[in-house]
Amino acid sequence: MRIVDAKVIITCPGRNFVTLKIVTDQGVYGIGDATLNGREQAVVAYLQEHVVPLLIGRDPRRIEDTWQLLYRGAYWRRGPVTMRAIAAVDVALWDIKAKMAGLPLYDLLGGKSREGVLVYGHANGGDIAETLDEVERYVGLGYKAIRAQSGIPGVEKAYGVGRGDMYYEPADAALPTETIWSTTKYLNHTPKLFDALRDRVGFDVDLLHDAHHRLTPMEAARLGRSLEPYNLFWLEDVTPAENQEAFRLIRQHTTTPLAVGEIFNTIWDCKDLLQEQLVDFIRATIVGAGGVTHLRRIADFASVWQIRTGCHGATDLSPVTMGAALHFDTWVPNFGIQEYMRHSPETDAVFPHAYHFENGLLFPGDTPGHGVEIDEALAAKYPYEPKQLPVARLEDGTMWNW
Ligand code: GCO
Ligand code: MG
Repeated sequence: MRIVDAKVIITCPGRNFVTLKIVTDQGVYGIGDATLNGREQAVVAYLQEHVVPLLIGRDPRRIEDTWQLLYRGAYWRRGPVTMRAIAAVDVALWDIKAKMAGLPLYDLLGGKSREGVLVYGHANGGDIAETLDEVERYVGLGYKAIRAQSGIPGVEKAYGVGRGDMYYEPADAALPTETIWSTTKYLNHTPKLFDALRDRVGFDVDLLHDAHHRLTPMEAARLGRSLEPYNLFWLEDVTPAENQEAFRLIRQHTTTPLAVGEIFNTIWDCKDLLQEQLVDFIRATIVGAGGVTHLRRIADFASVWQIRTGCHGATDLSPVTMGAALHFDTWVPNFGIQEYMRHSPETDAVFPHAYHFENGLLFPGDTPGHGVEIDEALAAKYPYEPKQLPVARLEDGTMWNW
């Protein structure tokens, strides 16, 4: 069995997606997501110039060997561009293998560990009152877990404040939009948001929050401690995690559960965080961390310390990643939760999929493979549009972490 074609499809049904389609000499094909928000063309070039020529003629059944070839063979290891390219190949090959076996991907991984996948949705509001209404709306839609973000008085364009219902997308302009950040105002405001939320919805709904890498370790410790009375399911990305040791300090000061890792690419990015039990949830996901093959190594390693998964699932991860992640989530023994930001109807039409939402859970469906397709004719109607993520500056103009 041989790979006879591998093509990169770029489409923008409201936002950009990069998809790799691998075709075999037996007519079976598989697809993988390679989207890197704001840097899509770098992955397209990486795939087209350096990966596709390696794939043609290879045996698609040799997933592990292909993974090792692309990882070790590049000599230059890791990084978001390389690891997304590897992920796209890996997911497409798992899709092919599962289709050939006539099995949904979760069955190939070891079978169902659960009936449905617990997901959390995003409730965003311009102020506390709006966020409370949004959270209630999500409760009404059946969500059992909800991430809550709100605008901060005196901070224009704070992180996570939506534009439009349900389909928040931060990459909004060809050149980065400038936003302003104030840690002081944020730290004063956020406990008030959760205080009001617990008053309104009680303690039976799981609430989450994302600090989006904005704080120093000690500020993060203070935020974690100030949120303890509100029993968060998790507090995410409190500080940039290049320095894994920084989490030791945070951990000493708070019992609020910590989640990190949506920008991690390999097990090496979280090795210390996991083995020192510095976090409770690992956010690495299929497209970011080298596909199913590598993500399951991370999850297995995390399981030694009862650290659970919480895969990134923002709208910049295509339905192909969502489908593959749901099969992974259905199998992985130490599953925690799956992020679920809904895609727009235009995106869903380009990527017909077998998964569906019901009563706070997502179900991957039983179609052989990962259950997500791409309608190439429709995809071609939405050409690439350059869009970048915003940047953040402090009030005095200092460049900060968005
Ligand atoms: C999240 C995120 C995202 C990112 C986005 C960047 O927790 O969902 O932080 O929304 O900002 O994926 O492209
Ligand atoms: Mg996040």
